[in-house]
Amino acid sequence: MTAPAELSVASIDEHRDDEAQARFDDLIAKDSRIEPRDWMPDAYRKTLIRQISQHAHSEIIGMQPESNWISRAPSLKRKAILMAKVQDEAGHGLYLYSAAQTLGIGREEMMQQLIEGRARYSSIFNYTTPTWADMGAIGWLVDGAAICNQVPLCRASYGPYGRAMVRICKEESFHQRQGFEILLELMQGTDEQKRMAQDAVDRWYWPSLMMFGPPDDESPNSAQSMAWNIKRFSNDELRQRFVGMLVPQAEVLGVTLPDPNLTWNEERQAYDMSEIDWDEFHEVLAGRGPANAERLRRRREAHEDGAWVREAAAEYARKQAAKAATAA
Ligand code: FAQ
Repeated sequence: MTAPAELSVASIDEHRDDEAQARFDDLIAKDSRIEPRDWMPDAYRKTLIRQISQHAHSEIIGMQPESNWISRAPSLKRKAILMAKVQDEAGHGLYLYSAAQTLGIGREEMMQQLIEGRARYSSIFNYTTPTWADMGAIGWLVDGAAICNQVPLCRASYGPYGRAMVRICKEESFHQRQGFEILLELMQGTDEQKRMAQDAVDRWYWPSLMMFGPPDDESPNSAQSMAWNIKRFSNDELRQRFVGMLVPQAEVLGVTLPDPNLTWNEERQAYDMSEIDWDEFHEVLAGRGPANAERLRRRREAHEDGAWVREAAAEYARKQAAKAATAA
């Protein structure tokens, strides 16, 4: 059958696109999942690649501040726990790179963007870890913030991302408890240990609040990401929820959260707090945080050192495929 003369090829394509867009809109409206086989608008695909690859890079760069303490952890048990945690972060990075790959971007391309300094990763990993208590503060505050931000992502509209987040959140929850337990033990120790724990909390508290991103009125991506059911809550909503979670936990630990203006506001049913130092946040994002250069240098070195492993794995896969083809 031929198309009526007045229907050009372009208008047929347009009609198909409209139908596909309507199907996509309907899935989003029903709060259903979008899967890799489904048509999706380019902007949705790009946003997901942006967020998921940044998230993956964060997990991989996030291994560095803690791996710094593996060889110096205070006991064999602590060493084993820390090693397992750092390995978990590598696993999270791999699930997330795989989820991003389902959107059509290659692993190699994402890795190049990271090592050439063209990709973002979370600001939090550009701070240094001078004491053992930093391992406690990272677990309690950084993993705590990560859980708060990521539990809603388990319901992200893009299937592979949401499913990856389920397992990641379970592991982050264990990580947060181990951090809390490190701080609890230090806070029950000597005066020096207590000072060390408090100092780590003082240094990590504000950067952990910055993990949630810029304030809502300066967050260019939030509105669209929420309309697409990728993000479920705004940056400020999650930050507020996190602070509400921390206050009772800080009391149990016996540490002070370093904000003199932190007070419960009965009317708002939320905590009032001091203004975050957004200049510091923007400096870190611009590559001028305490450890930005070091993190990228180490990542580049690790990538180069690992070249032989990638080559060996590719060669092994090639031989296995050739063997299977011969057998067939
Ligand atoms: N750092 O418009 P928005 C972890 C960027 S994993 C750096 O609000 P969006 C586990 C943002 O990308 C931690 N950049 O953006 C672990 C955007 O830039 P672009 C990572 C930031 O996407 C624990 C621009 O600012 N978690 O901790 C940051 O709607 C311990 C404008 O911002 C995730 O990635 C920041 N803090 O919301 C591992 C979770 N904030 O791309 C090891 C998934 C914002 O336009 C040890 N991601 N930017 O150039 C998300 O939920 C979102 O992407 C947000 C940002 C909330 C981070």
